[in-house]
Amino acid sequence: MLEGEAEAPSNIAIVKYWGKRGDPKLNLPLNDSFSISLDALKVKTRVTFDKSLMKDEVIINGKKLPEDKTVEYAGKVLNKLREISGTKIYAKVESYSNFPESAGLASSAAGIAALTLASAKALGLSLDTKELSIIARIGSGSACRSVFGGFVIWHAGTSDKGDDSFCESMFPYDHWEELVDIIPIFSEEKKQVSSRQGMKLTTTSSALLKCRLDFVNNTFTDVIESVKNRNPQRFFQLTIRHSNSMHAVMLDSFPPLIYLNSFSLDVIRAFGDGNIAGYTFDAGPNPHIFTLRKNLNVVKETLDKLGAKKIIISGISPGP
Ligand code: 2P0
Repeated sequence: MLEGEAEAPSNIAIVKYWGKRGDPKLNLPLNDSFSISLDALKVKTRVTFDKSLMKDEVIINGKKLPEDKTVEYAGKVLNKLREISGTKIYAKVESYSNFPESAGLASSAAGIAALTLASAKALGLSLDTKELSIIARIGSGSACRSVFGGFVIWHAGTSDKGDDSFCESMFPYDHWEELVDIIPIFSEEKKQVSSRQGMKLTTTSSALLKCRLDFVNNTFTDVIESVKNRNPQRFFQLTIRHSNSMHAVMLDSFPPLIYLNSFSLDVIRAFGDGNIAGYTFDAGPNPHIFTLRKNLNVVKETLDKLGAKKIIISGISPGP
C-alpha cells in the first residue's frame, strides 16, 4: 500500500474564473484569475493506493461520494498521476473539511488540491508546484490556485493542451497582514446548479460575457497593483466590481443563473460603496467580506444585524 497525506487551503477569487475554452475536460479558463488562499478553510486528505481495490473510492467527511462524482473530479487527478507514475492501482481517498461542503465556500478547490498533493506524495512523484497546479486544474479549475498560499495568479494560457494554464504565487501570505476575510454564513443549502454546469450555460448564452472579459482584461493589473501597494479602498472597490461583473453574466445567462439570495443583496447594499470593506460572492449566497483588522467589529455588527447565522474569520494561508 502506498500512502500520502496533505492539507490544502480553500481560496477565494478576487478576479474570478467563470467560463471555459476548448476541451471542457481540461478546465481551461477564458481569463486569468487572481485569488487569496484562506487560512480558516482547509481540507485534509489521505490517499491510499491499494492493490485490493477494484475502483477509486472517495469519502468526504465520512460520507462516500457517488461514483459519477468520484470519476468526474478525483478520478481525473488520480488517472493523470497514475499515468505519470506508470501504475494501475486504485486509490481510497479520505477527506475532511472544517467548513460546509456546498455552501459556495470552495471545498472542491481545497479538496482537489489536497488530493493532488497527497496522491503525488503517495506515489513518490517529485513534481514542481507548476506541474501540481496543472494536475489539480484538471480535477477542478479553481483547485489549481489552492496548491499555493498567499496571493495567487492563475494564468489562463493559450495552448489547447493546457500546458501553459497554471498558477504561481504573486505575493506571500504575510504581504498584507491587516487584510482579513469575514465570511458570514446565511445559508448552508447545497447549490442547485454546479459551477461546471453554470459556466457552460453562461458561455453558450450570455451576450454580456464579452463585455465582462474586456473588463477583466482592462482591470487585472489594477487589482494586482492595489494588493502590491496595500491600497484598501482601491482593493475593496475592485473586489466588489469583479464579483458584480461575474454575477451580472450569471443573471444574463438563459435560463438565468441566480446564486445570490436576499441576504446577499442586503450585504451588497450595506457594503457596496467599498469604503470600509469589499465583498465577493462565489457561486453561492455567502459573501467573503474583505476588510482591515481595525474594521472587524464594525463589519461584524452589521452582519449580525443582517441575520448571519455564523461568522467565520479568516486570515491568509501560508499554503499547503
Ligand atoms: C472562481 N468559481 O474563480 C470561480 C468564481 C466559482 C465562482 O471556480 O468546472 O469548481 O471544476 O473547473 O473551479 C468554481 O468552479 O469549476 C469557481 P470546474 P470550479 O473561484
